[in-house]
Amino acid sequence: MFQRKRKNKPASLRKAAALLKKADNILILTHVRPDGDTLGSAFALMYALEGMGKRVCVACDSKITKKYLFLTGSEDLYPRFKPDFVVTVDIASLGLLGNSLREYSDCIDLAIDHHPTNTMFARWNLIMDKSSAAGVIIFRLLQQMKVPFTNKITDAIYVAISTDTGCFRYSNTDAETLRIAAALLENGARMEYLNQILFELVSPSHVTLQGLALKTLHYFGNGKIAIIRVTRDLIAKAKAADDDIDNITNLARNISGVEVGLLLRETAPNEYKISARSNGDVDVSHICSLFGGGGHKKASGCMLKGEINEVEGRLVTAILNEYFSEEDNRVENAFTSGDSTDF
Ligand SMILES: [Mn+2]
Repeated sequence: MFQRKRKNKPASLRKAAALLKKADNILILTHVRPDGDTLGSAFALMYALEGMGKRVCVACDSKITKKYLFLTGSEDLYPRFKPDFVVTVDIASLGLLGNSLREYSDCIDLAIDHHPTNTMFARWNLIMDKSSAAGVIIFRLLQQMKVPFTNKITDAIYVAISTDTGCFRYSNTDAETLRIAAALLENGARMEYLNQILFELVSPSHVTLQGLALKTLHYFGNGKIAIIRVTRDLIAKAKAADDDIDNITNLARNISGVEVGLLLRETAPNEYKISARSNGDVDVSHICSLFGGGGHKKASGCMLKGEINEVEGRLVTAILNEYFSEEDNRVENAFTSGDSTDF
């Protein structure tokens, strides 16, 4: 129904701006399990195009988490009309569209993205892989289109850029990012208000989960490896949602002296999703690749099956063997089962 010939061409800012100026009935697609960058970019672009009198709609395969409802206004974002022009934002590959939006795979006119791994799946592809966020590209694109930066637009771009840079703390925060943030502020972005929603407010279930999860914290390798276990029982006790769990992923790694933080999350009986975080000396993507997973040097993941102590033992042994000296591998650091399983 939407079949079009794919060309997979790169697009400049100028080309992308020209395409959007001509287009109408525009559908903007965001990625599954949406973050602030994909949503902020999509809404900024939507407001800009609506300001030009166009019909625009943002869609997402997943339900929007509470944190971003102030931006989206609804937890369900679905295509409300048959589009004549389809744009993706912050999507590196078609798999990230999710099941309900897969039907658009063959008719994406323009992809706007900053991931170096982008597969150029659209007819035209505006890929700027040095940009800290897709929101940076949206800012440049709206400048190119000479769109007035309304408060709604500056807020949405601020959401995109601040979330992908961890509120301007991550290493992807470059001078351009800060210059754009300054321009957003000058144009009315509500920095303090947005920072509070995005980086300070936590849900009661998150606090409960964090309390229970911290009781499971234990160390190996002279305190260089810290592990937190989140069992299904614990998730049920805290009435925790997925994003509550995501928010505790970095806790173990952030303890001083810790080089690797592991979160073992039980997803099914004897099945664990491992989130590994490193401060940079240990390449956790290497460790996770030993177990069929992968990711980045400082943040990776894998799935493991087995009894929890045995699963943990395999991970710890791999990290100690690959990265740490004999003296860190002392028996006295070993976790004694029972200490942290009955809470
Ligand atoms: Mn992004």
